[in-house]
Amino acid sequence: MYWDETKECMPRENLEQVQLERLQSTLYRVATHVPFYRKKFKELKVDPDGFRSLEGLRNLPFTTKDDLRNNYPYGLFAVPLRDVVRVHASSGTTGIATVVGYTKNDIKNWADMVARVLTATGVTKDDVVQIAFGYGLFTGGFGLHYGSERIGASVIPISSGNTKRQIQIMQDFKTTTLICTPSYALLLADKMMEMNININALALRYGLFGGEPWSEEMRREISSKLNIIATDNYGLSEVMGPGVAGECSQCNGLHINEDHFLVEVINPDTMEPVEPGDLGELVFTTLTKEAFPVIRYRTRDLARLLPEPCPCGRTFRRMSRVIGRTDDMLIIKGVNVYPMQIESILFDIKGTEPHYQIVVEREGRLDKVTVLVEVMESIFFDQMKKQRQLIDHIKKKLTSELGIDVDVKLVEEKTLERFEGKAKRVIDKRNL
Ligand code: DLL
Repeated sequence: MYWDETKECMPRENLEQVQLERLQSTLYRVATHVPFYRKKFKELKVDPDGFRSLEGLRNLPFTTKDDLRNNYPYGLFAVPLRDVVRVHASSGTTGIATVVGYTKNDIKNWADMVARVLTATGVTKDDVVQIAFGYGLFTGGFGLHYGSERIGASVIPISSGNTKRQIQIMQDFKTTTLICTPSYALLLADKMMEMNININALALRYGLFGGEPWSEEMRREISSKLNIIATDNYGLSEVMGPGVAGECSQCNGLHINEDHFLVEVINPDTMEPVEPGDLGELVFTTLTKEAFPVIRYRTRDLARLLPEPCPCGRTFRRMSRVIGRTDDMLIIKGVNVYPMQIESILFDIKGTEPHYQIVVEREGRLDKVTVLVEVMESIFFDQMKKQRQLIDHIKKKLTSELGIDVDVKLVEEKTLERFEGKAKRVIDKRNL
């Protein structure tokens, strides 16, 4: 079993000492090898050699996605390309891709961190792991692959897509662990039910899901439909890929690999730290990366740190699930709303399917939001009166929990688009 107890359960003071030493060498590395950071340090009068305490982190410059784009493709690499053994890129939905690189050592550390995340769920060398994340420039497939091999599991690198084949292989190869996005897990579950497959006859025990936000209600739905323990894991290519943080079997927050990453939570407007435990934007500084170190990378992901110790014994702090991104936030009549809040509410309403889409338009200066919800066939073909009642019920729920009015439209089962990778829940027609 890949259980790194001496590190993962390290007393806080020792951990902070390790973090400080690693931060010092990261600062030295970027100041020496990356002109972008050298210039920023000079502007902010940061002396990387005089860095003596973790408190000083607050004086360091932030790095943003735009900085990565402006240095496309290799401008922020801290080693010559000859030392880079792997390149990944994230396309994002707009603009130039961001490109990241790994040395041999980075790949080793990455595999170790993903191995920790798998182990925390309960996966061991006895498991058969089906990786239904895309293999390619996306970090999901390869990241989870190397981590699964590290623990000695039997890996099925099926990659994403081809749902029928996924199911066939899951049955024939006796997959015990499914790895993909939560939305794809749900799609697989629904497809299996449609095919009348007896879930209990499968060998499936665990699911590790990540790459996109999902709600607690969605976890319940996936766990019960597939009869598995479903955990959340988080990461982003700019910082490393999957393996930045993952849940243990308590299923109550994601342990951050704090010996490799420093985490901060800031108020995205003031850029000051939030009060401990408050919601804010996650900011990561890498501590061991050689090819592509980042200093105070602003993720735009919103989460909180959970200060209480975890019963599992790990001392690495936990973050809550990511509830959304600052750029996904909708402002409706002055109220901030995240798609995840809408998801949580919909999942609890009887008669609806867990498939929805949020359409945002602009009327005058205000955002108008319409939520499209799939409903069970029986309801869709029912009398208008019943449909009306359901719409009213959903609207009431959304209004009372979010404090805003949204329009609701019921659509037939299976009419909304399904996704094999990351789901796109918000259709933004505002042309902002
Ligand atoms: O999605 C890395 C990854 C792959 C993580 C597979 C976990 C599993 P990117 O394509 O760079 O990398 O996208 C990163 O996806 O900033 C979040 O907005 C979102 N994201 C990733 N994991 C989660 C999660 C990979 N567990 C972006 N919950 C991040 C919510 C997540 N959002």
